[in-house]
Amino acid sequence: MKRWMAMAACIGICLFLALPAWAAWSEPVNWSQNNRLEDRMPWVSGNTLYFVGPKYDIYQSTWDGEAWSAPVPVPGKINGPTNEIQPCVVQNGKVMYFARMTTNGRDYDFFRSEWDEVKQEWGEPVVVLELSTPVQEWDIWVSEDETLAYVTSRGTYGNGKALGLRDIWRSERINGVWQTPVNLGAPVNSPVDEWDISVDSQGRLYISSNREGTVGDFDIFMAFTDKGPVANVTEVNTAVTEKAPFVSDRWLIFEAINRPGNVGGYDLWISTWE
Ligand SMILES: [Ca+2]
Ligand SMILES: [Ca+2]
Ligand SMILES: [Ca+2]
Repeated sequence: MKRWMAMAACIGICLFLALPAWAAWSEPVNWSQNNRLEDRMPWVSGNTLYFVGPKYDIYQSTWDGEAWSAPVPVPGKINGPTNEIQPCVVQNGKVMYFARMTTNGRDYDFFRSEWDEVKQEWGEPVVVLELSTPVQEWDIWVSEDETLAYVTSRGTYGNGKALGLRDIWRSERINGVWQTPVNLGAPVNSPVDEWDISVDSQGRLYISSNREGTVGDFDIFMAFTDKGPVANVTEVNTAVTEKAPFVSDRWLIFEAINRPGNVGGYDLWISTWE
C-alpha cells in the first residue's frame, strides 16, 4: 500500500472514531406525575404538558427546568360531563384542538377552543365540522400556524376510502377553512389501526399502529414523510401497548399500559433525544 493511501485510511479511521455516535431516543422513563388512573395522550406547548387524566378530562402540568408540577384540570370550558381527549395546543398556547365524545350519536368529534386573555381560561369550544364525521374521530395534530392538520378517524371524508379500521388523513386550512381531508394511503396507513399522529420539525410522522412489524401489540412507528417509508421506533417499544406519541426536537412522550414500571392504568413515558 502506498504511503499516502495508508495515511488517508488512518485519517478516515481517526475521523470516524472522533464523530459522536448517532443520536437516538433514550430509554423511556415513567413520568413523575403519573397516577393510578388515566395518564394519556400527551402534548407539549412551551413548558406545559397537556394530557388526558382521570375521568377523561384534559389536565396540565408545567416543567420548571427541574420538575413537573402537580397536574390540574385545564381552566375554562374544555372539560365537560363527557370525555375530552387528545389535546393539541398551537398558536403559542392560545388555541386548543381536542376530541370530545358527543351526545348526538356522532361518537367523538373534533373541537377548537381559544384562550380567553381576560378570564385567563379556555373559551367555549366550537366543533370543527370539516374535520369531523358521523363516526369516531380520535387524534388530531395541527401545525403551530394552523395551516396543516393530520387526523385519525374511523370515518371517511369526501369520496376518500379508508385502508383499515382507523386511518390518518391530511387537511390544509385555506382562508380559514379546513379542506376535505385526504387519506395518506399506504405505507403510512395500513389494513389495521393507526390510532395517533404527531409530527416533528422535520416533517416526520410519529404514529401508533398494530401493523406487521410491531415488537408486540401497538408500537410507535416513524414515517420519514407522509408518503413513507415507515420504520419501527424500536428504542421505545416493548411487548405491551405503546400509543399516542407526542414528538418534539427534545422529547418523545407516549402512553403505555401494563408496561413494567407503570403506576396504574395508562401511564405517560418520556424519552429524550440524545
Ligand atoms: Ca364523529
Ligand atoms: Ca408494543
Ligand atoms: Ca396511570
